[in-house]
Amino acid sequence: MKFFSFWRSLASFRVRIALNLKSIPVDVEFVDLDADAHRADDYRRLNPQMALPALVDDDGTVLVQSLAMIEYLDEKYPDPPLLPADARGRARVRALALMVACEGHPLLVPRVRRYLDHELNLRDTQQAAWRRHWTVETLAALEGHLASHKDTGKFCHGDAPTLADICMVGHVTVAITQQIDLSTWPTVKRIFETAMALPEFAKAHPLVQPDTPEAMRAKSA
Ligand SMILES: N[C@@H](CCC(=O)N[C@@H](CS)C(=O)NCC(=O)O)C(=O)O
Repeated sequence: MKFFSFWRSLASFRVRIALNLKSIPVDVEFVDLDADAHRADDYRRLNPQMALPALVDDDGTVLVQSLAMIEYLDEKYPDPPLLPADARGRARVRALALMVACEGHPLLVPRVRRYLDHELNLRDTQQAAWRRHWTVETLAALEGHLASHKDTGKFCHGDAPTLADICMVGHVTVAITQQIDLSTWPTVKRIFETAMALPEFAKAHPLVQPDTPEAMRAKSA
């Protein structure tokens, strides 16, 4: 399999975790978002949406959209499962994942930030306020759903990581980058710390990838 990834991409972070949890080897091709490599013809042919990540399976099947990719991997390599066995559990895990992937993350991606900057001419402080607002909204939504739910365990759903944790850790990583104090959302904080203590999550972190710029890598130490 060939995996098209960028160190800072949260959607790539999600798929890296899933690949690690399932021990699936991939050849990684780095696509530099900062150099607009995702808009170049080569990558655009692969994913006309010009977004990362993308995954090309051995038979040539091209997969885009991190959640679709992770569910594909989960069906093809069921061990360990990333979705619960019961329909109600799957609906809950997908809902938690979508709070991040469909509600929070899309408001923070480069193309949106570029629009705020270049088209709406928002000042840096306004752009930072935008990012902070939507990051906090999603943290609050997650905490509200996780804090007193009977199915919340060591992880978002029970005692093993699922798609919900995979999505949540990326969002919390963004919050940390924005120096947001996580103590307001103790359940989210606890689950984030539990998940990131697993090597499969830690190795997928944006700041430890082969294409992470040296200056950023130093900050992660
Ligand atoms: N919903 C998509 C998000 C894809 C996405 O927006 N990826 C970002 C990086 S995390 C990207 O490539 N953005 C390019 C841009 O905004 O121009 C997924 O989960 O795969």
